[in-house]
Amino acid sequence: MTLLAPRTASVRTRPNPEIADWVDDIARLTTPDEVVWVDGSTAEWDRLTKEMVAQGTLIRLNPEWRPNSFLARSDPADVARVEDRTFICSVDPDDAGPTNNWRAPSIMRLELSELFSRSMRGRTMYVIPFSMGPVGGDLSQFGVQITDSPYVVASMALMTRVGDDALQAMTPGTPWVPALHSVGVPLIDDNGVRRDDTAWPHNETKYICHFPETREIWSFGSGYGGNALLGKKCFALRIASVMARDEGWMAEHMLIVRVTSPEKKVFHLAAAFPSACGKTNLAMLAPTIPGWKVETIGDDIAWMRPGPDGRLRAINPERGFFGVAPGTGPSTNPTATQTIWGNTIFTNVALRDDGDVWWEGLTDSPPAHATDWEGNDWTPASGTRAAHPNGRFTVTADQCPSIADEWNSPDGVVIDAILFGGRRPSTVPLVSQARSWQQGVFMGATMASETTAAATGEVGRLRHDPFAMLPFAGYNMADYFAHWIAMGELLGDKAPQIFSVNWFRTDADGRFIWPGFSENARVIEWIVGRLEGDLAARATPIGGLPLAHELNLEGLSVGVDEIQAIIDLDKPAWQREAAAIAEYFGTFDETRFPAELRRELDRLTRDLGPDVTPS
Ligand code: OXD
Ligand code: MN
Repeated sequence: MTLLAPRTASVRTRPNPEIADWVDDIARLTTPDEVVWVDGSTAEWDRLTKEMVAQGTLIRLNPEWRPNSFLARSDPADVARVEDRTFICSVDPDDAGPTNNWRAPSIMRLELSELFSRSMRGRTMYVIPFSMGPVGGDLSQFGVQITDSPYVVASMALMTRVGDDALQAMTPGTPWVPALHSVGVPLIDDNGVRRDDTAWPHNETKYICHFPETREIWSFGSGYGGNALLGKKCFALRIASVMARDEGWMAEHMLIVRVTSPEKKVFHLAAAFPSACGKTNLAMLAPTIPGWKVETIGDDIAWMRPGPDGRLRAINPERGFFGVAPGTGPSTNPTATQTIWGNTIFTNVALRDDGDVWWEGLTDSPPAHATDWEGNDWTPASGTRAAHPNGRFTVTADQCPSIADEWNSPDGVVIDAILFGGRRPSTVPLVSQARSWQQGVFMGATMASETTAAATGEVGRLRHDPFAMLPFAGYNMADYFAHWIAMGELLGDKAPQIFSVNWFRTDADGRFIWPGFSENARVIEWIVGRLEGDLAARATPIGGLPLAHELNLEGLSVGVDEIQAIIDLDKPAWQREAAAIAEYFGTFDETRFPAELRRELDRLTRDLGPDVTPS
């Protein structure tokens, strides 16, 4: 057994002693057969993918259709983020707050140490040095993930900047986040007997744990992306939100786009939506309205910090997209469809008989026969879904035809507007503009959305999802609200404008009223009109609403009455909403909850007037 001896010849850099010691400690704890330092090279990708194909973890797709691309089928019990197994292990339970699961760090550490003890027997332990954001950038951060899953290694290589550059930049004293992962299935048992591996090893016991004080991540038992690619939700949101609070910046569940108007003026928007609510589609929007251009900077996470000029600058800390496949097709997101032409890992989608992938929404008519995400024969008559609703594609951002040149800029881009959206069949209008930063924070704090398949549990249930961060804030949500208020004070009159959007209003028959997708460019046009001061807004208790004739509806087949209904204030619905918000605010600790948000609620309630709905 060669512990600590890097096998990959191209690793030139010796890890700094802190990293080497941590890797050494973890190797002693988990006792793998060997330790491999990951360099992110093509040779490494080729070797790993070949090994995974031989092992049955990956199926190589027909290279004529999808070169250098693979399909993984997870175990049906490991298909999504496990929010009920996700823990914030702060010393004081109040620092995790009412929206997080909490465990005492010392007790959790003991339990995890037992689970991780010898958990990698018979396996290779991979060490992945990585950077979130361009290596060495002012807004970037480093991490080192240890994992025993080659699927995770290949996915991390697509999603983050891995390898020697990152390792070299992590000189002694440079902060880095240790992120430990194991699927929790040793290949040698306690009697020393070796067993065969499975295509998708995972453990019934799952723990996704974050230690905010020591900025560490321990993830056990799952191979699914959001639980196992630790640079993403665990680091870039849960741990980074804590760093951001402490250091005066923001780590947000937001896409970033660069918008160019017909007058060639450039604007950058950041937008928060809960999981699987169309963030990737908006990030890659191909506008239907003439003269407008939208370019992609990020589709899931934004790190934002005031720049030297006092304006908020943002980077996308990721290097790739881990997008929801079902529903992605040439009519809904032609750009994503082109992005995944090759060099892509697909997970839990269907396999066509010609060796390409398929999922609901990829083509108008389904293939006559396919193999579904569980490996069963499938035909359109099967009455089941061919792809899991949370089936995914993993691909690097530089393959995206709409990627902006600035996506890789270490200095990021200046954010002109922030959008908050959710999946709301009623109440929340198509678009409204906050009159102030405080009202914008109120909009973010009171976001609610129907649950989706991105996490295990019930789908379609309306739940509060403040700032789309409910499963991702690494500390007390009331403190997180207060941090947003404080950031507004810091930014002052340089703060971006804030808007609320909702593409998901339905009519009495449950049909979407707004066409969505590419037509959302019309809402962006209105937002830019407001930023430029070219368009008016009706001041209402819920913010500035568009005048129907100032919304560009040319060529849309939606009736004027229907549009009017989704851009108006629905007063009785908002009176009920305000009452529900009061109840929701009551779930937070009074002493931590920002007074500004209570004042916003009082003002909303007062301005809406008395509830005259007959009971
Ligand atoms: C994601 C999520 O995978 O939000 O991006 O769940
Ligand atoms: Mn997300």
